Amino acid sequence: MVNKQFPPDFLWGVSTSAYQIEGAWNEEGKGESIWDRYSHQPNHILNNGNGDIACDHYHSMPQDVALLKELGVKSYRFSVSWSRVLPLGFGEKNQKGLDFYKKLVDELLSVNIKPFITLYHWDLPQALQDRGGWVNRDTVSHFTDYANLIFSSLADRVDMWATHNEPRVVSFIGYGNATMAPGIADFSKSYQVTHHLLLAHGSTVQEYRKNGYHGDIGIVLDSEHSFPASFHPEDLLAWQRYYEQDTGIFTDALFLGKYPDLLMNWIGPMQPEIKPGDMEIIREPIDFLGINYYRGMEVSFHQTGGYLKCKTRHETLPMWGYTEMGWGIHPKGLLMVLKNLKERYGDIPLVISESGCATRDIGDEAGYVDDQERIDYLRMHFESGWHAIQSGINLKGYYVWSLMDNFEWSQGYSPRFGLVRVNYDSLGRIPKKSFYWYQNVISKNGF
Ligand code: IFM
Repeated sequence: MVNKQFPPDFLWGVSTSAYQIEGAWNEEGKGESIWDRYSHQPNHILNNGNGDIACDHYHSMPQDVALLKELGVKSYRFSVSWSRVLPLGFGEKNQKGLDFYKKLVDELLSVNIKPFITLYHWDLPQALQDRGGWVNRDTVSHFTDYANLIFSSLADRVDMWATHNEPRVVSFIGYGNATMAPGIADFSKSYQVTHHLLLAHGSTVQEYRKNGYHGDIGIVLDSEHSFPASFHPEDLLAWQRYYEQDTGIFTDALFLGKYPDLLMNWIGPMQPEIKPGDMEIIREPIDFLGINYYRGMEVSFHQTGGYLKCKTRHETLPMWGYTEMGWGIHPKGLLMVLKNLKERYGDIPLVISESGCATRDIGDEAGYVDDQERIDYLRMHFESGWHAIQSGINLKGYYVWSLMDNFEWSQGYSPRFGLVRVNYDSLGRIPKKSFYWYQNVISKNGF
């Protein structure tokens, strides 16, 4: 029996990203990306892992599409590797790289799966990084040109696009605390990077419209459910700074055309340089907002909590616990995040573009994993999605992170987020229990 039925056109899906699954890092004309460079340097990644081979999706793509078909998803979200199609990030294109994505799209359409393409999931071409990366305003026009190339190759058959995935991670981790590529530890650059990422987003949306494409285009942000540790004014303000940096800096810019005052006043001289007309470009209307949701976070004031003077603590309830990443499981937080977005910015179409968990995932002799914890996690979060729809929130779809175990950035191959287990020696794929559970949810359009 189905208790929680979803709307008939609800987009059940799974997500991946290029660097995390493709491998073939230097094959068939692909250029070096910042993640190739960063992961090839010692001690950046747990066990010195890298994405050179990853899940070898570049070579196993048809089998992976067959898995998607078996799972029954309505849509598949993946990203294009910029340096695979434009090895230097601009200039001469790599036809073989483009052909790979054309073939992937054809395979998906042949089994009735709607492609949802993310243009940028963190893997900037290294040649652009050598010119300053996202600190350099020229990267904005290079990104727009790259997007145009992809649109001209695929937009006749793909009608769902995200410009960026989680720009916060690029700005504040890649350029702020250096634990992700390009590995720069300088928060004074983070705000200019944020501005350029958003500008690249806005100008790409404008190009998409100008060229007469009729699909949906948006952006994917990661949003935690954060809340103040107490009603003490210092905690409330610390939380507000944290929230504005985590989410508000992006959403206020996208929907209100301004950066949040409290945060801007706090960071003072680190404020980005904004040229006349920039905020109008950033505010170009989008068709949907993608939200990646994973965890709950309590925020308090702390004198030594970095320049934001915030201390964070992963928040969960005793019966929910923590994932293998140490993240606090907080399903109700998802509902709160969606409600908050609606209250602040109105009735924007929303998509959960990622949600999932890393679990212990020990396989039996045949490699089969009984990942009941993942099923519990997904069920509780789907339930929040269902409640959101009941309360009038315009939630269009839910993409589980991830189709298969993959390269989890600085943590290498240790965390396993997949519905499908990947044996990194043989590169074999074995669907886990959660795969079959999700298959059932999709086939019944509810649970
Ligand atoms: O693996 C990442 C993904 O690349 C972006 N969102 C969060 C996932 C889990 O950490």
